[in-house]
Amino acid sequence: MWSVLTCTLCLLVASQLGPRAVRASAAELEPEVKTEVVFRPETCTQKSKRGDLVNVHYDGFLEENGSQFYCSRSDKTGHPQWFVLGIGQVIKGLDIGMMDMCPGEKRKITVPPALAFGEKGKHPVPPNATVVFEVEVYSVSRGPRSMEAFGEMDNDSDKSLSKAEVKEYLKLSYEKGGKPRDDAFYEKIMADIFHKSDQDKDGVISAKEYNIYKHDEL
Ligand SMILES: [Ca+2]
Ligand SMILES: [Ca+2]
Repeated sequence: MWSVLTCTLCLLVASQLGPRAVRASAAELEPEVKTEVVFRPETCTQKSKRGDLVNVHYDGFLEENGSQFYCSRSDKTGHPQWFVLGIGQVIKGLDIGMMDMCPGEKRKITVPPALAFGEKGKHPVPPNATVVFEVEVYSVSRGPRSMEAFGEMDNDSDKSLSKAEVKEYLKLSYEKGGKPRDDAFYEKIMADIFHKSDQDKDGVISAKEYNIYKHDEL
């Protein structure tokens, strides 16, 4: 039996292995991510792009024998996971394979080891493993990293974002997507956002703290 990685660990693993895996791939043939659209809704409100905040359920399998090594549905809370797309918060292969997705879309994404867990693997993923992710996107919103979003969030125009301002923005985004969530859900996202962004821990995200990705072509 494969043990189930917690989401936190999964993201941690991804952030640790991502850059190394990419460097390792440079000397090899260009590794490719294969994406297969399993379901796409007829109407698409907003396609995912780099820097967007996405809300996703994803299951991970080993290609060689189909065994499952991760399932966000059986993770502690069972909530879909949120992350900012395209900036290395998940493995490189998912950052690539999840571009241009509509809310409600399902994809099967096959990722070669160089864009997943690399030559060494990461328990329970063995070395040099090609992995397959089945992903379902619930919502796509302009992420907290777009300047457009900063302006929208900063209600009192003091060039910094309070928790109340960010939370209001998240709530509006989810309500607009027709999937309002409970308060605990927003609090969980907020904790993550402030943990990553509020570097001086003064309880607000300044324009300077917010801009750490400004050279990333958002
Ligand atoms: Ca403000
Ligand atoms: Ca701060």
